[in-house]
Amino acid sequence: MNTLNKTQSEQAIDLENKYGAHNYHPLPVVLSKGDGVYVWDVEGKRYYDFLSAYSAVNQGHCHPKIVDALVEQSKRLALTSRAFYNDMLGKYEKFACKYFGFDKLLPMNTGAEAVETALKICRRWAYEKKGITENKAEIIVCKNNFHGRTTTIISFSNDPVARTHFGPYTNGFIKIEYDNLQELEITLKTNPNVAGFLVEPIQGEAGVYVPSEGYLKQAKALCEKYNVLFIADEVQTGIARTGKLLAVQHEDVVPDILILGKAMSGGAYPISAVLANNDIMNVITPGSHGSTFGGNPVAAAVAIAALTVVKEENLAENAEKLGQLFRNKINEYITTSNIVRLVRGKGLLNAIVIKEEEESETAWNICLRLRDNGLLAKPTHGNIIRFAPPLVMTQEQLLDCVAIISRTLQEFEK
Ligand code: IF1
Repeated sequence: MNTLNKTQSEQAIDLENKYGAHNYHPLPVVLSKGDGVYVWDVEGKRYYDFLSAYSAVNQGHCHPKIVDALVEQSKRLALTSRAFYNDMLGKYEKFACKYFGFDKLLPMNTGAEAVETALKICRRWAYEKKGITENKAEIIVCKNNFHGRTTTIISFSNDPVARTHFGPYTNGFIKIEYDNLQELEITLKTNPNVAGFLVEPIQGEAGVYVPSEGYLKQAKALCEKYNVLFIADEVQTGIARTGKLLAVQHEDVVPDILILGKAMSGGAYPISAVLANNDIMNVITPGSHGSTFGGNPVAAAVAIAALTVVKEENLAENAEKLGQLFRNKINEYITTSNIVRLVRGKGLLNAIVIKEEEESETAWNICLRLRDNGLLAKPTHGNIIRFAPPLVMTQEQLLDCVAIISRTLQEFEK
C-alpha cells in the first residue's frame, strides 16, 4: 500500500517502526491530543485514558495550571545546571519537603535515576554511618520487582525480557519473595552487611500485586530492628494514585528514603525526586551525585503546580472513592463472568486477571476491543489488564467507563 492510501495513524506507526528502535510494542493507536481524562487519536476519535502514562498523568492531561507553570517558567529561565543557584529550586525543595514530611530532597529527572540515587545514598550511609566494610553493603530487593531500566536496576530484576544479554550485572543485591516477612527477617538476621530494603508498596509491573495488610508496617519495623534503611519506591504508587498521598500511608509507614517520579509533574515534564531526613541525606556531598537537568527551574515550577493540584482537587480522596466503586462494579460483573478471575488494587491502581495462560492473546485482544469501544488500557504479563485512569475523573465518567469495560468483556465471554 502506498502512503497516500494509508490513514494518518498507519503513517505515524510506519514512521516509528522504520526510524525508531523497537524497544516497545504499543497498542495500535496514535494519539495527538489530551484533556483531563480523555485523549484523541489523529483521526479525531476520543478515548478514556485508562493508563495515564503509567500513572504519570494523575492530574489529567494538559492540566491548565501545570501547563501555565511550564510555559511561564520556560519563558523566564529554563536551565542553569547546578553549577549555579536558581531562584526556583530552593522554593520547590522547601515546598516538597513540607508536603511529604522530610528534611531534604534530591532532584532528578526519571524514576530510574531516582532509584539509582536512593541506592547510592543507601550504600554511602552503610559505609559512613552504619559502619559496613567497604564494598560489602547489600541491599535487599523483591522478586518480580520493577524499578526501571538502568544496568544496575536490571541487575536485580528477574524478568528475562528486561535482563537478557545486558550483563555483566551489578553485585550487592539479595532477592527475596515479596510479601514474605519471614524471609525478610531471616535475610536481615543472617546478613550483617544489609544496608537497605528496597520495595514497591504495590508491585505494579508484576500485575498490581497488593501485599497482605500489615506487610509494609512490619517490614519497616524489621528494618528498624536491624538498622537497615526502608526505601519505598513510590514512583508509580505515589502522589494520590492509591487513595492516599503515598501508598505507605495506608499503613502509617514513614520510609527512610522515599523515591518519587511520574506524577511529580502530572506528565508535563520528566521530574523525579528522592527524599530523606538529614542524617541520611547528608552523606551526599558536592560532586558525589547530580544531573544536568535535575532541579532545573522549569521542573521546580511544574512540580510545585502539579503537587498543588493534587491537594486542591482532593485527588487522593477521589481515587479512594472511585477505586472502591470501580472494584465493586467489576466484582459485580465477575459474579457472572467466565473469563475474568478477579479484580485487585487500591485507589485507582487496579488490574483484572483474565482466566487464561500468561501466553494467551485474550488480554491483548480485549485491549484492542476496549480501544475500539473508546477506552485505552494495556495488558501486563499477558493475562492481566491494568486500569489506572487520571485521578481527576468524575463518578459519572467512571460509571461510563465501567459500562464500556463490561460491554467489551461481554463480547469475550464463552
Ligand atoms: C516503561 C511497568 C509501570 C516504576 C517504579 C521506577 C520506575 C517505574 C515502581 C522507573 C517505571 C514504568 C516505566 C514504563 C513501564 C512502567 C510500568 F509496567 F513497567 F511496571 F508504570 F507500571 N519505579 N514504570 O513503575 O521510572 O525511569 O520509567 O521514569 O516503559 O518502562 P522511569
